[in-house]
Amino acid sequence: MPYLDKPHTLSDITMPKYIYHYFACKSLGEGPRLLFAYGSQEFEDIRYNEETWPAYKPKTPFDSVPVLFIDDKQYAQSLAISRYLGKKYGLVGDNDEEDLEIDQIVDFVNDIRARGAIVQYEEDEAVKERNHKDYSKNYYPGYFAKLNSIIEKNNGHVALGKVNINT
Ligand SMILES: N[C@@H](CCC(=O)N[C@@H](CS)C(=O)NCC(=O)O)C(=O)O
Repeated sequence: MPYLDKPHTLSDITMPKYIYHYFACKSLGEGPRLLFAYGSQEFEDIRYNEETWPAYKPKTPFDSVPVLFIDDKQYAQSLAISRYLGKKYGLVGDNDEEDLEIDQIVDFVNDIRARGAIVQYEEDEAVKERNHKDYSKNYYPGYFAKLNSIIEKNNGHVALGKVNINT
């Protein structure tokens, strides 16, 4: 039956059901949890540990979490999920250029995170130590000086002078 022919009321409009899968830690998966909280959106928060993760891993789109189920369909990638939720809760720009201004910071912050991750996941202690010293001297000060000056120009935020998906 075509939608307009069907008798309907507000109670016919059902909200999607969100189930969010990540580890029991913050890391890459915390952004979407914060966005759900910002949007006052209820969601089921499934948290894996070393024992429960291997059984779910092959069922994910890219062998990784976070994964967001919207009703019965699953979606992955932390930044894609954050952008999706950001759009829903009014935390993206008003036009393509404003989105670009936000996204350049999303990617810059991800560059900083990726460099930290190289150290975090290095198993050779000597290499880990060497990289940490190198990055602390040659990379982090420059990254954070740039980020700080951007924040100063943006009223305490990282883009557009207001809260956005990066804050
Ligand atoms: N680009 C992906 C990376 C996802 C990723 O690396 N997730 C890690 C946790 S932070 C993971 O699932 N690790 C478990 C594994 O690889 O077995 C994203 O941003 O979502």
